[in-house]
Amino acid sequence: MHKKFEAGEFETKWQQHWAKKGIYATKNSDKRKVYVLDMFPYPSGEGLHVGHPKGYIATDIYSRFKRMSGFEVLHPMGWDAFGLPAENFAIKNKVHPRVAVEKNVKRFKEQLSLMGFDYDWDREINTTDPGFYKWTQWIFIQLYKKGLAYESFEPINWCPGCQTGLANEDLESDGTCERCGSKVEKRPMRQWVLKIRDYADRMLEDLDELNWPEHIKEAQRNWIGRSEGAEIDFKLNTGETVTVFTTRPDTLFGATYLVVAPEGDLILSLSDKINNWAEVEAYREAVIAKKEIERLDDTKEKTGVCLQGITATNPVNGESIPVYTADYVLASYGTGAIMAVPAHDERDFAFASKYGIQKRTVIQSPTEVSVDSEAYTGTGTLVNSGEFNNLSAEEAKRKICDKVGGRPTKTYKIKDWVFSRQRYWGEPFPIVQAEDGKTYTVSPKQLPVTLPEVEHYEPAGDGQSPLANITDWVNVVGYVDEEGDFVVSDTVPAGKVLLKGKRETNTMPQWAGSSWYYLRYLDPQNDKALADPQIESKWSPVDVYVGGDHAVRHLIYARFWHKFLYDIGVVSQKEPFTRLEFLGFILAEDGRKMSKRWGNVINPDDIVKLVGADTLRVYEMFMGPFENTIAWSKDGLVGARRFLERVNGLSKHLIDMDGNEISSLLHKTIKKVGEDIENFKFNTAVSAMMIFINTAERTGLSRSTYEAFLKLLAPFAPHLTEELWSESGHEDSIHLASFPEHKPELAVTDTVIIGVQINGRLRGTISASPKASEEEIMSEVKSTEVYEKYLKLASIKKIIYVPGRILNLLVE
Ligand code: ANZ
Repeated sequence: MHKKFEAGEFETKWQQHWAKKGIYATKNSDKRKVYVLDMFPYPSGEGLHVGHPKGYIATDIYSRFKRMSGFEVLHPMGWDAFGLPAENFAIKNKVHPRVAVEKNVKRFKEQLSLMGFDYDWDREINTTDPGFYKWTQWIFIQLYKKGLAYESFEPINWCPGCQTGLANEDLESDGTCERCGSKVEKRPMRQWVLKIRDYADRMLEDLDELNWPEHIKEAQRNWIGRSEGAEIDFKLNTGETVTVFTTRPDTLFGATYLVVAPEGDLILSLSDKINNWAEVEAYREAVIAKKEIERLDDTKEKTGVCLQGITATNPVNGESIPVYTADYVLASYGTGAIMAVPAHDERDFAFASKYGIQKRTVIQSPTEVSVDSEAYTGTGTLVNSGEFNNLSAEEAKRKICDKVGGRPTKTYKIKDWVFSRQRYWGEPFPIVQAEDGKTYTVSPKQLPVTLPEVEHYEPAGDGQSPLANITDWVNVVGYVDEEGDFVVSDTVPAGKVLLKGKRETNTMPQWAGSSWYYLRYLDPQNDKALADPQIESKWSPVDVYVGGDHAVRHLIYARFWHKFLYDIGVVSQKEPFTRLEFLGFILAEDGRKMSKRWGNVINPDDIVKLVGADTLRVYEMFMGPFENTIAWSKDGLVGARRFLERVNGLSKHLIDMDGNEISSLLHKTIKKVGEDIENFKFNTAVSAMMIFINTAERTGLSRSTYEAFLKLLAPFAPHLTEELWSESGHEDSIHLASFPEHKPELAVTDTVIIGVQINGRLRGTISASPKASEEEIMSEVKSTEVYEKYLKLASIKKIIYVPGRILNLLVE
């Protein structure tokens, strides 16, 4: 029975009550712990739209469920507020970034509070607080002291729009800046770089142990891009040696030319021996002007120039082969030179075809005979390879490598992390360059090095950070202490020399604070350590981490810092996030991304005002599988509201004793809802509760069954269930009650197989209760392959549903 309600009448009341009683504060109890974490937001000026809370609703449900299941729960929230988004917003709106951040945080917090989330706000953190970034600086000092932070003068990505250097991870796949879309240039600049490559192997190997979506692990594997192969030396006729990196030493007999990268140093060292140097130099310059991304584009025609007067000797058969320079070989990968095997590598094949270079088949495919029209890139048996004929490619790799004195090596696509930005709104580096020509870390006792106030925080445009102009701040005097750190001080202890110095004026990238923030929630007020070791070892690692972005960047950087902190004994676990749940976004009703630009943004405040936070929460979880991207629908919202109105009227159906049907259904529902929450299958949990209420309205239910049902729903609709729980005579919060346990003998499910037809053709089946309603069945269908394959992009014109038998969808 529907019973309308005004959410406004009780939602705020309960939120205030929970806050007053502190029921969500994490305590230091002996219970089993669970650490549930959201990717913390940038407090942008636009506030939250209804897509943002989806992940927060999920962690809220999960953490409430765990609390009710007897766990001590840590579920904190904070702000990732340094970096370009906050700074660009501030510049555009002519306010200081700090003021803008404060205002935006307040707004975000208000919006989140409306949703009734169970965050422990006493643990709130903000990456721009000096008390927080003190520890970001401290970590940097440790990295520096372990030789993992260094200054580099290599050309880096420079964004002319944002006026700053960027890391590779900050670029779109077409080489533009992911923030402003400008074409990124290469500029030689002094930069701070972190040796993330040193951790590449461990980051790769430990991925296997993580309970993360496979596509995210794969994205990380590709980003790290480890290749195992060998370095092999080729002697030149001019006396020099060229070392190539190859993953296929087994194809050495088929190497019919060498290529050296046009932009590398090797070719320069040969300049006076190359007879056509003028031509080569012109080519070199043309290539340097090209973007790396264009050079790697396999669909583009390959270009190159033969180095006249230079030949190389193939070490395995003594053959003399030509040497080229070509744009498809990059100086930054491997050794910057390759042995080219046209018969077995596609790029070499295209190049050799264009320049009329010999192709020699040396690997026989097990199934097909190699033809002249394309390269055979697979493995097989060796041919045309002298004493190695008939060996398998795998075996030959090692043997040929040994024979020519090759050295097994690994190379990586991941580059060291360019860690400095020429912008204002970031953590200052705790670094002083002193007049003795040395670089010092600031004494940890003097942390934080606070960001000074400036009049103009816009980028200077000359490649320097705005901090460079604040001479008061930049110029320091002090001395070097026993630890080798720089102590800023006007007075000098006996035996020490007064030194002048300049502070580093670059700032850290926005990814710095987010690389370790989850540790600070454990012990947010500690001013002696980043986190107390005992507290850290109790709460680490994060058990469930939820977010919808950053497959590589944040999740790579945080794993790197965490492993480093593990090595220096600051954390007890080698990985930060055991389980990761990746969410699908919510699109606008028109199927586009929600954006001011399209005028299709839906504001959660408005929805809460209209139908209440509980309805919004239930709706977003019922939309479809959590990981799917789905468009917003008003009808869906109405459906969720109707369901809650029926819950509100459920007490009208109370009877003295349960019948068999409802009592067995209760236990099935308890089992299903618990398992579904554990597995982030919130949509099917909601549909199970809808099935329950259908039956309960028909058969009636006892008070204890009614209350058990309220508890199942409590994580999803915390306000309404609290209201009904209190009406039912309870003084304590429902959120501190125990989640019901099911009796296995009663929870045996009676499902039937229902055929799913699309335009009359059977496309799949689903198993569901024969009593499931059309709404519930449609929700089930959304988690199937049939949906992915046939329905996702189609529009459903008519639904014909015969309960327990068949579902026929007419689509266009
Ligand atoms: C000979 C060969 C024969 C190769 C064959 C492949 C197939 P991944 O797997 O991506 O690491 N290579 C090496 N250094 C390069 C550079 N600086 N620029 C462009 N290409 C480079 O690729 C490794 C392979 O890419 C290497 O193995 C090399 O070509 C090429 F049938 O050597 B191979």
